[in-house]
Amino acid sequence: MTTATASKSNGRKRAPARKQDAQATKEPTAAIEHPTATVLIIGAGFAGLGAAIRLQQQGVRDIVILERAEEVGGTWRDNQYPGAACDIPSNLYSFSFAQNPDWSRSFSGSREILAYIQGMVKQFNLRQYIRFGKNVSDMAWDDQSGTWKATTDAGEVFSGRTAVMAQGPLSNASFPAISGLEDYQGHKIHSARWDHDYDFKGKKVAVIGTGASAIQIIPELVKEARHLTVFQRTPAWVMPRPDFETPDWNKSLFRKLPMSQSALRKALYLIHESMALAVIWNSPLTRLAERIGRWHLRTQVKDRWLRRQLMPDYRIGCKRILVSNDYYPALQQPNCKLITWPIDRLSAQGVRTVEGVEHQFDCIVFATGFDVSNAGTPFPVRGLEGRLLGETWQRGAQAYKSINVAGYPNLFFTFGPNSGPGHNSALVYMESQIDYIVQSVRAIQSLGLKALDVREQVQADYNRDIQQRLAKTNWNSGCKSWYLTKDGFNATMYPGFATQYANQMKELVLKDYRLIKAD
Ligand code: N01
Repeated sequence: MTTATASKSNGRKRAPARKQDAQATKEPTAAIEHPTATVLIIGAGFAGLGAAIRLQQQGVRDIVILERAEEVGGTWRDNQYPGAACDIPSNLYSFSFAQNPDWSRSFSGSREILAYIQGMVKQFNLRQYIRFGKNVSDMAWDDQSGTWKATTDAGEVFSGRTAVMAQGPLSNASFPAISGLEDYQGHKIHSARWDHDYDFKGKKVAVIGTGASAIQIIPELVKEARHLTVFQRTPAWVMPRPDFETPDWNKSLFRKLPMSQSALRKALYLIHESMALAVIWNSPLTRLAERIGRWHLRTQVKDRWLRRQLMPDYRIGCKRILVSNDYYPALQQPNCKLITWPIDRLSAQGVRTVEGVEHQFDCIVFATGFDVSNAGTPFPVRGLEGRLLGETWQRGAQAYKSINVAGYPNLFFTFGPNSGPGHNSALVYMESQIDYIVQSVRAIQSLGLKALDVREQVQADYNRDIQQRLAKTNWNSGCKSWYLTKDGFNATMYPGFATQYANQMKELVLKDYRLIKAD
């Protein structure tokens, strides 16, 4: 999280944002050292909590979860903007080991997802593991003791024989690099740090960005604001959203017969798997998906000029595909205007576009995404011989099976490099990462290991294959997106079916690792 955006979230106080590296290296003279846990988890979002549940189920209970905020929920705690919802059906965007028969809609809103996460914490009694308000500012492997040491910005030191990085890939809200950002005197809101106290009624409001967050915010803001101006840099492919309320009979069926919900989950999984053929690779199904996208635009937007402005000129799937039934209608409301002139700069009053027009606003909403460009961690991570992960990943993040990095023993990433799905639920991928972590922790315990460290060559071979496969995907077909670094390196997405990903995570192959016995 950037310091600029850390102050407010849903009216709750948040832990202070990370400090600079200099702080991270301060002398731990007055440090409070906590006892060493078996597993140290960073982040109490879906991944961290899911890992704790599965570890607990396997008898590993010596767990500490460090959470920088005062509440669980990660991205679903932070993203509470109006209209925030998941664009994957809830029956699939939930854990298979914690199904919820009571989802109110096919695509639930963020509050309901947050309530689901809080419900899991209660159901599995996870609060005992969580230390709130612990903002990690440095992580270091201590080879002598064979432990990871996480230092918080308050100087506390938590250690673990193993560590799980579950801080989330989209936790650093990003204000765009537009000149004059600091000159603007009106109100600024980032989509991921919503200001619930701001009253939009009667106000002239701008939204910068037309990505996944923006297209959910715009239909809600247009109902409130006196005038809404949307600044689009690149139009997105927008598909219809099959969203409907769950009837009561359906909920009681799921409650009485959990197998029926598992069957629906499986069906949804397979439908999404088939979408890989359109989204990931350029195939006849890609053409079909583009036709559906064009049809959706044509049926919802009658004005030819507006249609031209909204028509993407890149292959579908290259950037994230959006789903919405109310975004195009919102843009056509009398109090809404789409601007496609590039932004030149922000002025004290508003936004100046390159043709020299100044647009004045009471408030600018930045739906401009997250800082994932360096694919690093939000704090320094030091491995064997003090090597820094930021330097190891200087030319793009790489890991073995997205989960381990050579030279960083006993460290496990969730949502690590090249684990991103473009077509299926992120939680499906996450479940297989979690099970891999549980296997690894159990192996470290049962084999009496000090360190489990992936072999460099194994990691290099894995990544050569991943990058060769990525070169043939739609993500690498020429558009710009947050999936790619500014040099065009894709350290984000997994170039295959979710089933392929899950299969490779099924077994911990010990010969792929250096195994160092405890003394
Ligand atoms: O961010 P984005 P997001 N000048 O990076 C524009 C997840 N998510 O918050 O496309 C002008 O997608 C930028 O323009 P361009 C999901 O994984 C999930 O919307 O780069 N415009 C783009 O339009 C998603 O992919 C849900 O040309 C600028 C927008 O800002 C991820 O979060 C809901 C600009 C940023 O779009 C990020 O989505 C919401 C500039 N200088 C989010 N800089 C679900 O439903 C950026 N933009 C699960």
